[in-house]
Order: sequence, then C-alpha cells, then structure tokens
Amino acid sequence: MGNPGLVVLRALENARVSGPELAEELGVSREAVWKRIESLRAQGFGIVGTPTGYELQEIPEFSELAIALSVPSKLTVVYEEVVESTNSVAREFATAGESDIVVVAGEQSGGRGRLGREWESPSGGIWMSIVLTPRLPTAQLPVLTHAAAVAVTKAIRDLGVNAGIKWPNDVLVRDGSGTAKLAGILTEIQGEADQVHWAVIGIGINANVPSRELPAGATSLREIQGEVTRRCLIGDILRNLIAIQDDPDEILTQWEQLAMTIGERVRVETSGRSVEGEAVGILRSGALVIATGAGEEVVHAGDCYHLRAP
Ligand code: BT5
Repeated sequence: MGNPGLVVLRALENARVSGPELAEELGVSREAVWKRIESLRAQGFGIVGTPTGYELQEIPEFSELAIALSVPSKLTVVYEEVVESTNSVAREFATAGESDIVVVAGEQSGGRGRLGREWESPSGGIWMSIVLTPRLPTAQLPVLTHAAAVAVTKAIRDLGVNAGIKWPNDVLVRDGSGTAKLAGILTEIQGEADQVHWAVIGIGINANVPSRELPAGATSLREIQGEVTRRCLIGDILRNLIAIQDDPDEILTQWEQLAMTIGERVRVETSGRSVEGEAVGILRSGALVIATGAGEEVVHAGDCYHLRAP
C-alpha cells in the first residue's frame, strides 16, 4: 500500500478524520495532507471538509485508486486505459517474479479467449487478470479456473442476476429463449511437473457494455439490469476468490452448487473427438464426467454444448 493517496483514502474509508489526525497518522505535515486531499479531489474523489474532519463522500466508478480501495489490501492494482490483453501484461509481472497483482483495463485491443480465439473487450466491461502463486498441488491446478467461475458467479448473483456456470469456464445467464454468455475465464499457468511458478487468471465480464457491441450469444449486466459499479463488483469477486483459492474441496463443492452443466445433456468437443451424454459430475482435477451409452467418460478440456432434451 505504497500509494500515498491510497493511504489517505483507507484512513477516511470508515470514519471522518481531521487534518491534524491525518498528519500524525501518516507522519507528514498538515500541508502535505492538504496537498494529498487536493490531488485526490482532482482525481474525482468527493472529500468534504466538515467541522469534525474530512469525510469521503464519493468514489469514482472506475480508476486505479478507486479499484485499489475496493479490493483486498494484499493485492496491488495496475490500471491501464487500453492494453492488448490484460493476461499478457499480467504474464510480464508473473515472469518477473511478482505476485498478488490485479491488472485491469478499460478496453482490450486484442483480448484473448481459449485456443487463440478473440475476446471482444469494448469500453464499459471488466477485463482483468490476477497474478497468483498457487498453493495447490499441480494436478489440481485446473480448479483455479473453477474457483474464478465460482467467485464471479457468486458476485453476480449477489446483484440479483440469475447466473450459473457452464463447464469449464463460462458464466451464463438464463434469458427467455435459453442462455447467454456474460463472462469468460482464461487461466494460464507456468510451472514444471511438481512445481508451479505462477498462475494468471484472466476474467472478462460484460458489465456496462451495450449488447450491440458484443457477439451473438452474449449479453451484459447493463442489458439485464442496468449499469453496475464495476469497482465494487471487482472487489466482491476478488474477496470470493481469495476465500477459496487454496481449498480445492470448497472450490468444487461451490462449483457444483452453481453449475448449470451437471444433470444436462451435453456434447463436449475435445482434441479431435466428441463426447455426448449426461454430465454427471466433476473430478477433483476439475475434469467433467459424462455418462454415455457406453459408460462414463472423463473430459479434461474442451468446448461444452448444452443440448436440449431429445
Ligand atoms: C473465454 O474463452 O471465454 C475466455 C475469455 C477470457 C477473457 C479475459 S478478459 C481479461 C483477460 N485478458 C484476455 O485477453 N483474456 C482474459 P472461450 O471459451 O474460448 O470463448 C471465446 C468465444 O466467446 C469467442 O470465440 C466468441 O464466440 C465468444 N466471445 C467473444 N467475446 C465475447 C464477449 N465479450 N462476451 C461473450 N462472448 C464472447
């Protein structure tokens, strides 16, 4: 929490604090406090001087400092207006040995899905990547994607939106005619057989995006229920993620509760083959178990289609 502005904001977050108290708490002069307050006001924070101290009345919807104030303090926020892909920026931090960083962008010019697919990332969405040092055994690393899907789905449900997870990485909402994709997750991992160096979890959510800027089959929170405060949603997602990220049993239990896929008739296309049947559960590795006419099959990755009942 090296940012001087952030230190002031954290002090004002829960209570009014006077100039002299702030000066003492921060170990700086009263004039330095005043300058920081002026700088924060110029950045859009509504800080009002009252007879009993400064009061934080307004926080911008989306800026580096506003997001930093909303997320758990162990995470460092890096915000850019436009980047090619937040996963690429996050990978640079990860390969330089840094961790516990969240890269957030206003827009992505080359957002990526799985298998090199394009991810549309216009202004108004949440495009972010988290750099972590996972404490999970290597065989269970795929569940990090499930953890992110749980974290996103819970935060979105808390907004009153009927979201659920489609294996392995999509967050969908039910609409009149079926389902539409609201968010996707792209996890990238670097490591050896028994040692993981880093993980980058990329999360894309169509938050305040008009649906005309999205591909067919996609929807946005704005479309479903109006604009949301993105910094608060990011804070909720990251708190949810931190709470479960090192606990695979908890991740899988919550995933199963939020999954739309279990019990559905599905077809999964995976490395040149196609498996069709009823999705009956997931394994500890995060792989999907499908009951086919010929017995149970396990799929570790692939594109999953929910089929209508025959
Ligand atoms: C995903 O891939 O769903 C993973 C998306 C991850 C995006 C985040 S944003 C932050 C971070 N930085 C990045 O560069 N990426 C991550 P996949 O399951 O392969 O789905 C890709 C498919 O979804 C595309 O082929 C389109 O059909 C569709 N699609 C593209 N943009 C979309 C959008 N904004 N909303 C919904 N669907 C979209």
